[in-house]
Amino acid sequence: NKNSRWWKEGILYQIYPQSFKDSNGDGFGDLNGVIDKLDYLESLGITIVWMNPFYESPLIDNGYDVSDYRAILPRFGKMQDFEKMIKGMHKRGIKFVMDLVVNHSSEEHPWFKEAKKSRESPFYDYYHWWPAENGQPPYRHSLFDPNGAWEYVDTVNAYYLHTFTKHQPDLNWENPKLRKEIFDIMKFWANKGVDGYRLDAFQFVSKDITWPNFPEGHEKEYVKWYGMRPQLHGYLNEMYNEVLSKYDVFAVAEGTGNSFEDAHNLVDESRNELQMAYHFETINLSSTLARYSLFDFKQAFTKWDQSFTEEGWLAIFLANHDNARLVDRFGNPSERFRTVSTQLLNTFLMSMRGTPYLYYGDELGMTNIDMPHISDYDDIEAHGRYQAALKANADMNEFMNTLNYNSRENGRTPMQWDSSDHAGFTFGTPWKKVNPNYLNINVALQKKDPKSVLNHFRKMTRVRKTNLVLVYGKYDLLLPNHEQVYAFTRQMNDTKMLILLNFSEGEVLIELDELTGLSSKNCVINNYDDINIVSGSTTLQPYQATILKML
Ligand code: TEU
Repeated sequence: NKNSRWWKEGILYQIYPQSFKDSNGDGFGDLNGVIDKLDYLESLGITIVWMNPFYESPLIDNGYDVSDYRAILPRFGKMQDFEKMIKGMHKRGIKFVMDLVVNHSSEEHPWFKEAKKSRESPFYDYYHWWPAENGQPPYRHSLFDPNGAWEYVDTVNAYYLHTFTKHQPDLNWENPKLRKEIFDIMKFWANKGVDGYRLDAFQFVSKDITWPNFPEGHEKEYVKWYGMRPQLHGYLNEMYNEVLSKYDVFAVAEGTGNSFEDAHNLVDESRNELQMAYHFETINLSSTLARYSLFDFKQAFTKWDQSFTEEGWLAIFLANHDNARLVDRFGNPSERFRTVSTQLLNTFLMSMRGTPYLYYGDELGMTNIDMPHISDYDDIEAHGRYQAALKANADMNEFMNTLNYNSRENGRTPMQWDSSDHAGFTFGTPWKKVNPNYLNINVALQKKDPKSVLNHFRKMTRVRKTNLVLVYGKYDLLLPNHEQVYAFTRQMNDTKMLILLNFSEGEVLIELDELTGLSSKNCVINNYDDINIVSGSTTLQPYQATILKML
């Protein structure tokens, strides 16, 4: 995979399969639904699809609890459907990335069912155990369970570790037999034509299995204590040699550890580990109700870019299935500014160095849904957070306001295809309520409107694909202290682009040497009809986003 560049030059689109398109009326999206929409995917101009888990699973964590890594959950379809889907993608020049959830399995996986029968089981060592004769296990914090990360099983008189819910026991990567199983699973899917892997929660696969006591409050620096133990790199070398180097595939890990150094140790080519990194620093800027500062946003993107100029490669994203909607978090979801601010964010994502990861629905400006009561929530993570807040005596009104804003369920509502019942997502009853704004925000309407978010998105994918300078070009930040405008240039050989993004709802006058000699004729893309440049200055309209070709 070393000389391959498609995953760098590609534009990735993430599909949450249960919410994309239901073909059989059971209210749950499926692979045949995706097949029905292949032409739509092609029309977007995206070139890679990453799909969240569609494997056999009790769906405690919406598929991030896999009970058979080689089987497809019947609700999603059959293996033949998968084969047809991936063939249809490949025919349209679209690659396919699968989600590989191997920090943990489901408690329903046969490995775990066997493991908990007896300490003599060959599968016992596929998991992490603390024998109860040694007393209470040292405290380990769970990301999803307010009662901690150990769960007792009486048949073996031992506690198993679960970083997420107790239904998701952590796999023991120290065990070479387990690693071989995982590499075989990866090969199984590579042989089915899969082009890449997104390694779920992968920084946590390596634990300190001497199980020391961690200091009080350590969980505030979660990754430092629970992630990126040194043996992780050995596992990845092995994965590279066994799998990644043998196919034209790439792998991207969720999470990059604690520092740039950690991130580089995962993805620098000479190390033969992963091909791409995906960090949380920028997405976390908007995780609370307090509005993020554009200054911090620019700083964060800039310093990551600078660290990766020589080696390594990043994913660029501002939304996914673990987060609320793009426009609510980083744009402006009001009627007046929703369209332009989503267009601005899509312009931004596709003009940075790194592979853009775009989340389904963001090509329309789909928004958060209002869920004021805890009973509105299905997500086990939301309920875990609620219990933890109760336990901590938190202000529950404030908690619910925050949850309503930042819950990941906001980003999991059904895709809005048209104005028919349930937005054309299903002819049955949807597993999750459709956002009531689907009558105003849907594909059918936006197709007809040349100024829609959708048509802008399509234009922008074309701009990205026809201007390699946007993929590889050197990035230079302009106006670093400006609080409303994000401006930068991208340059490669004798091509240079100027990207101007007004992140505010007001008009902003900017002066820039780079504008001298440019006029609206230099515009490669613009979300307004015009840009008026007069001797090195211009007034940007609210959320105006434009790219000008300088050279
Ligand atoms: O998420 C890993 C992770 O670290 C989560 O805590 C994430 O930050 C959180 O969901 C944000 O709300 C991955 C998956 O992306 C997530 O959907 C799964 O629930 C989780 O692993 C367990 O597999």
